[in-house]
Amino acid sequence: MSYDDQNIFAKILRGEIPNKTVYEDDHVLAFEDIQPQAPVHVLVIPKGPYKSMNEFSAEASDAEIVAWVRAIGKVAEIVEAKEPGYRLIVNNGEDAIQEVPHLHIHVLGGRRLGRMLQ
Ligand code: IU
Repeated sequence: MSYDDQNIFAKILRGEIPNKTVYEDDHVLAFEDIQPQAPVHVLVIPKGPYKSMNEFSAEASDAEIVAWVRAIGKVAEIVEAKEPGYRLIVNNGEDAIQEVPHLHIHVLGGRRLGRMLQ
C-alpha cells in the first residue's frame, strides 16, 4: 500500500515540524506525543516510509527492525526511571483507528495505568 509522505510524522522526520525528541538514531525517532494520555507518552517511529506494521514487518531491513525494538526498550527505560511499568500500544489500520499513517508505537507510563484490552 502506498505511503503518504505528507503525513504529519513524515513532516516531523523531515524537520518541517518541530518535535520534543526523547531518543534518535539512524533508523528511529522517539518524541513526546502532543496530546499525552499519561504523565509520560512517547511515540517511537521508524524513519523509513512504513505506513503500518504490515509494511514494516514485510519490508524493513533487519537493521531497521532491530533498531526500532531496541529504541522502544531505551524509551521504556526512561519511562521507568519515573515509575515502574509501562504500556505499549500500536493502533494499526482502520479498525484500530490509526490516525497517523506512519507506523508508531505508543509508550505510556509515569502512573498506574488502568486495565485495558478492548
Ligand atoms: P494513533 O495511534 O494513530 O491514533 O495515534 C496518533 C498519535 O499521534 C496521537 O496520540 C496524537 O496525539 C499524536 N500526534 C502527535 O504527537 N503530533 C501530531 O502532530 C499529531 C498527532 I496530528
